[in-house]
Amino acid sequence: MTPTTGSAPSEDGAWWRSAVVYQVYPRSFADSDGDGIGDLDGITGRLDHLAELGVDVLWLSPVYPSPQADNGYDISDYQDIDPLFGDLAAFDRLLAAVHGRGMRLVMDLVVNHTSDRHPWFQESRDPASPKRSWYLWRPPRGEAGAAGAEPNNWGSFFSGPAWTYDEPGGEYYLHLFSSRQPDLNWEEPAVRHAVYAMMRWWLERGVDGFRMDVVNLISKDPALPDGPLRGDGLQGDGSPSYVCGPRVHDHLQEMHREVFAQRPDRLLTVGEMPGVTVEQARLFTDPARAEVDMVFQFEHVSLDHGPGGKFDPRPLRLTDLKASLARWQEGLAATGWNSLYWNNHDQPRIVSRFGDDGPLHRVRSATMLATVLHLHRGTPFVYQGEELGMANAPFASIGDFRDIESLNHHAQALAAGEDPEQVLRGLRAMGRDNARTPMQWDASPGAGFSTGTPWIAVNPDHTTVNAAAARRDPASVYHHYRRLIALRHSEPAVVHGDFTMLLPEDERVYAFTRSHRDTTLLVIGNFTGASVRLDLPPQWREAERILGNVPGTGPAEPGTATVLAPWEARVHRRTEGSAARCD
Ligand code: TEU
Repeated sequence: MTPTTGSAPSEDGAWWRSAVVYQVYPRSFADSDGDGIGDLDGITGRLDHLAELGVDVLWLSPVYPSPQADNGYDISDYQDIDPLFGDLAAFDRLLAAVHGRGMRLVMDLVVNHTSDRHPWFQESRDPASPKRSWYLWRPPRGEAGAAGAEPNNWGSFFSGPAWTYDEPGGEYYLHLFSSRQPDLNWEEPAVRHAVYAMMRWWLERGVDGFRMDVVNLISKDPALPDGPLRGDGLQGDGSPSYVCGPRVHDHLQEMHREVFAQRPDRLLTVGEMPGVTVEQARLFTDPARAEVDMVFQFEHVSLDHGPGGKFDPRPLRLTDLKASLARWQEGLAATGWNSLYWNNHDQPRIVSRFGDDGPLHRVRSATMLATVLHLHRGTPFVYQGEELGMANAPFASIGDFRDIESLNHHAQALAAGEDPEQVLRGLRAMGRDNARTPMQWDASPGAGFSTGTPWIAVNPDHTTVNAAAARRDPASVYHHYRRLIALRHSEPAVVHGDFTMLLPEDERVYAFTRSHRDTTLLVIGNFTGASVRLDLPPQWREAERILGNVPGTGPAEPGTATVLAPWEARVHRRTEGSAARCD
């Protein structure tokens, strides 16, 4: 299919090309029983918020039974619901309510690793068990348990070595994330078939697809060789052996055959893929290869990582952002498809990160960022609270943080003698808990999230930044998101148009066009808090403005000034004359 020829979105079953996905992080969305932790009935009770926003798909972060070492990304039973969140009956109620509103529901699939409490792992700890081969066990190098005796030098994503010694069998097991998240051995066919059976079980229950956690890490080079030393000098970087490892495409193609190929309905599959390149992404998302529909890539959310890594941030250079996103737009133009996101449960809030969360510019910068992102070619993902312009949290001390990644990093950095204030600054700017503070429904003390004590503190700015206030204010971030989503659903050029980056060298203004048949859209975003003079080409000076974020200028008002207000965003539309249309 040539997307620019503009077939209707449903023509090839790829309905998700014109869809917008909304991510719910259940722990922090809505608490129906007052225990301070969000739950499934809470989500069901708030579905009108999603329906009114206009989103098409709800992606649910993990709700399976879990010791919650990594807030549910450590699963101890793939076919049930954690009592924290409810039960299967509550899940079925949520699913029916989602479908009843014409939306779809996508589950989180976390199968690179399980919890260390999963029965598979517990059995696997016995070297004589048939499940021994389900995980990656290796003997020590030298004296077991001694420093440096790990089978290789890899560091984990959450600080410290990627190996933990297990007494009963006298061997180490691999965990790319925490020691509570042992990696499954995807070389073992029984593992793969158990995963496929579990996926079919959820599809039979009625779910509409999966977001696949770190799915490009499932295939490891069986030799598990040492990696080059990482910046901290403590461990090696194993990523060359497991990022898009040797059999990852085979595994995803097999999964597609075993789980999706025979189904009459067209589902959504999204592969979360740290470290994926655009060239690899084209292979993963080429419809002819039948792997996944789209991938989450990390390049654009790594551009502000400094020499010391993500907790050593540096200011974003707009030209870097443009170069990166333009490369992804071009790379997946003819084959494959992009996912578009600023935020998820692992990223700091975008208005604090690339915008300005102060009272003067919060709404304007949040709406500018949203406009630029949603007008790219691809499927946008909105993370809960992003549509309100929710900001990073004012964490006062390490005691305010909950995330295992932040707590481990803090412990390791302090043990290494780093300045505690400097470490806290890094966590405040980049920590994942910024995304995990409770959803701000209203101005009440629990923000309408919970009547109990929330598991993580509510951001004090909820007295002004909340859904109830946003709904009342037509100029709010919320109403801007509604307009953007409606535009995607009504304007084919947003879905199908090709993409041309303009002004690639400009450090202040982000500008591009999208063209489809006789329609061209011009999208402009001022990434600064100052006014910027812009010389629009003559054909655009009188063009219709179909969306904007500056009060007082109606969306359809022709004739534009060429001075952009601070953080202003505009979308203009031009249509060729009737002669061109009759071609
Ligand atoms: O995240 C994988 C991932 O690579 C990151 O976003 C990660 O959180 C970050 O880079 C660490 O610096 C997924 C999930 O989204 C995340 O919540 C889980 O913790 C992780 O996998 C393990 O399941």
